Amino acid sequence: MKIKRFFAPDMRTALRKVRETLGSDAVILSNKRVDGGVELVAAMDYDEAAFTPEPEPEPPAMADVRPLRPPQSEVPKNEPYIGERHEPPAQTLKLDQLRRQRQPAAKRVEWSQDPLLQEMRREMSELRRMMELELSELTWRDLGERSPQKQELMRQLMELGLSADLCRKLAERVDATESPEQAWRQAMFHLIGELPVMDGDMLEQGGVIALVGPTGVGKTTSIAKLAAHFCLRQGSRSLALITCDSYRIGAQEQLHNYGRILNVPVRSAASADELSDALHTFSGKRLVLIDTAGMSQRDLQFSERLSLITAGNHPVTTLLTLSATTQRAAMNHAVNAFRVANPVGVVLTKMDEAASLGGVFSTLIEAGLPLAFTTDGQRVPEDLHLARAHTLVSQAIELAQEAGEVLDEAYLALAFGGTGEHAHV
Ligand SMILES: Nc1nc2c(ncn2[C@@H]2O[C@H](COP(=O)(O)OP(=O)(O)O)[C@@H](O)[C@H]2O)c(=O)[nH]1
Ligand SMILES: [Mg+2]
Repeated sequence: MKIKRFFAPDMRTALRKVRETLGSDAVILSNKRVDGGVELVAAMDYDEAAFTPEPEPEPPAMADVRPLRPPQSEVPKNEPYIGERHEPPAQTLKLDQLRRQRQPAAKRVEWSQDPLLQEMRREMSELRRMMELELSELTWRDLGERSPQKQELMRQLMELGLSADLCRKLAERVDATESPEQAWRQAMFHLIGELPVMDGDMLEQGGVIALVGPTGVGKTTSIAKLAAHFCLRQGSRSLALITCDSYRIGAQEQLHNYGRILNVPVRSAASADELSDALHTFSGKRLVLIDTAGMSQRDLQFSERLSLITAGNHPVTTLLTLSATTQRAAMNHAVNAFRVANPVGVVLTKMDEAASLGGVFSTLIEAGLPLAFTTDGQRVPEDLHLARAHTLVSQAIELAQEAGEVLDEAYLALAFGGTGEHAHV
């Protein structure tokens, strides 16, 4: 067994030195902070049996646990690195083993409040984080060596802003023998296939459609656009609007104004009962569009009730309105919060202000929510469009080209290695 001590200014560099000197089968025997950096003791050809203590009797209750110090008998006397004051081996980890063992979060451990244990805990989490970083880099570098073309494809896909999971999935479906251009085309073809989009114009079927979603995403403006779009095709007589935004007088006025311009009746409803009444009044209309407020707890409860209301024989259909400018985490949050309203699809607004569309695509693909309409400006109704997968993917590519963002290697490694949650937000 070969044992060596490594010193470096930080853990990451220390781990790299270990791998370069002893190889990826090296075992980390100990780590500790020292002046000016960290010190690792690592071994090659490590004989686990030599260090594995005999099975111990049941451990004492946590309160009885004394600060951990290895009993002198367990310290191999001849090994130069252990002869001095030395922290016990916090964890012995083979780099390769770690790579294989990227398993779900470990069981929660009840930690004693003992300062020494607390310090060990902190050091172990730091070590673990460093190991993860290191592993991500290894995995990414390994991909580059095994399949440079696939790595390049992954890089291009991540530059679209797609989640790392989706990038991986798309890259895996691409034929390895294709040229880079063909590989990219294949990946885009698969992305178009993955992007859920509604068939045709759902307004043509009529019914009762409510727009739900966070405040300010463009629900009221979209209702006006949808109403004008419908009027242009079927006239204004078979359409009615209802506003349930009872918080802001301005919001109600906004819809009443649009109603006047389009010559369409508008009712305000402050509760589910008033909404039922209004729907009853408009039961002869082919299409009723309902505007709602936001995503406070009260709005969500109202949205939940919306999905239970039926107008005649028709249930109220809800569309979730999302802004393409919203960060992915907030968008996921909205998608989850509005599940209570059972949305059948999405209206994606503010495409004209979006810097990237990959995050939205990833959210919609993960949620399995089809896009019904997109909007890309404030003009009513010109800036409303039926969602088409190939157009959306082309827009995403254009945006990425305009942004010309080149993702840095460390970031790509992190995202690809799975420790970064997604490529972009
Ligand atoms: N740039 C842009 N702005 C939009 C779009 N849709 C809505 N808006 C603007 O977003 C703001 C909020 O819209 P509003 O319909 O009141 O949002 P609501 O709170 O969800 O009803 C308004 O200033 C709209 O003009 C769009 O597609 N592009
Ligand atoms: Mg509104």
